[in-house]
Amino acid sequence: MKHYTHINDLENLQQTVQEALFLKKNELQFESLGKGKTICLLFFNNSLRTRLSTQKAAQNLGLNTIVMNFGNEGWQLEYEDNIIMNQNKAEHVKEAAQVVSQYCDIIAIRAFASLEKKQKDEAELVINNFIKYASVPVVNMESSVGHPLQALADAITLEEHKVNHKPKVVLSWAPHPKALPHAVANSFIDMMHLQDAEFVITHPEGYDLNPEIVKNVTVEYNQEKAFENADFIYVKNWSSYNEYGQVIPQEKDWMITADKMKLTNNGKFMHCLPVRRNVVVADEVIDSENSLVIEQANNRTYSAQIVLKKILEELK
Ligand code: SN0
Repeated sequence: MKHYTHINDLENLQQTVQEALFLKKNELQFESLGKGKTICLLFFNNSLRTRLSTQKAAQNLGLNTIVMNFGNEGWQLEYEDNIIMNQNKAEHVKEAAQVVSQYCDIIAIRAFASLEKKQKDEAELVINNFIKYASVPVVNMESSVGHPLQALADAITLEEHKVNHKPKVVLSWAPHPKALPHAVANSFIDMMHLQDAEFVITHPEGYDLNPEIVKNVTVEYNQEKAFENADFIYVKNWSSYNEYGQVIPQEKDWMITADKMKLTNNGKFMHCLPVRRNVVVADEVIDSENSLVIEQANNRTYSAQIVLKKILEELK
């Protein structure tokens, strides 16, 4: 594997999940693989799990890590071609990507959607320009459109909690005070396309995701109906895709409560975190035995580790 920007960059999801579960039991078995090599983690946005788990994964493989926060410590980068750079952007991605490539063997990037212009977000300017100009592999640590390391971690968690029948998995929208990106939901859907499951997406009208990603998945606008008999409830807020980046007020409360979870088949609650308690999910659900959120966060290490391992094996 050269770059990891989408779950489909993995040759075989099921096999990769098994390899990740092996790493979970044998964290340090490949600690000499990354010896003498370096990964640069570039953050254009905040992070807790992604930053620490990717660093931990790198460390388990013997890689050195350099972390850079672009928020207020880096130069503002320009991505447009043929532009007169007389405004606030000090450096072009063309130089930046080539320069960073000289200091490391892998570049990992987090750059969220701006949620201002759909077309601009979908062009994935940051990650695609780094891929274009860098001379080393690039890993997506959440871009405008996707968060494939999270989706792989979620596939690992689903496997660990698999039921003895074809599972029903529900992706449910939930309320949030801020406009959030579509990346986590998109990558979860991309990943679910590769699973043998009954998969249903539920959200209020007006919150339909990109049809090119959703494809033929059932969309149910009645949350209670969607929850019936579900084995897994995967929860995420996203802003409107059609009215791009807008938050459309709702009459009905879409928060995940214990009463709603009672409609499921003793369903597990999943969320990528960070989560707003008692807005997205009631305390009683996230604190219940059926909540997998802490395990999901733990699996971020093995998701990153298997991806970095596959990239390192091709570098050699
Ligand atoms: C990000 C998102 O894409 O939704 C990252 C999730 C892994 N989440 C947020 O930005 C939440 C911010 C908040 O204020 O709750």
